[in-house]
Amino acid sequence: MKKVGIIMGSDSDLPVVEKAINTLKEYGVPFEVHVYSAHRTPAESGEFSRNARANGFGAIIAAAGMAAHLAGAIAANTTLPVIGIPVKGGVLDGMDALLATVQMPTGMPVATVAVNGAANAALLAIQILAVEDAELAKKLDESRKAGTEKVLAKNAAIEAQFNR
Ligand code: RP5
Repeated sequence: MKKVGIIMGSDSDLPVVEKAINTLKEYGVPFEVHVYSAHRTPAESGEFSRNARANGFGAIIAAAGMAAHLAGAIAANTTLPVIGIPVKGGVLDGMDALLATVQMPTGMPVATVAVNGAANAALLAIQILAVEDAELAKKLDESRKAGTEKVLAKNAAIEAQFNR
């Protein structure tokens, strides 16, 4: 199976990124985690991105806050799918990171999830890998089904409480 690369701009992003790590573990998807900054370590970030396909990666998740150029800088150096997580923080509370991550020029797409949306970033990476992996697709289907059942049970409890 292809690996997912998880890159964060700073180790201070780890509390958010952990949700992506846990989701990938849940699905048994192999991954690597690195701290590479678009601004502080541009050479390392560029080298990782340029070699990612040859190194067995199928998708890259990039998390950064504030002037969040990391996902875009990675996308500029690879044609693998790049998923951006804008991280909440700073005086603009994540809006800065959201806009910096999502507003990419034509030709350099970054699939941007919600502010701090790390679990969805991992799920999207898994869905990308599942295009070519029937077993992974089956796990995704089962998880969706379990999610539906959970919500239906909650609905039944609320209905029993209020609709008499
Ligand atoms: C961004 O600046 C990082 O991704 C992090 O979210 C933010 C703050 O970084 P630190 O100053 O905590 O290293 O580049």
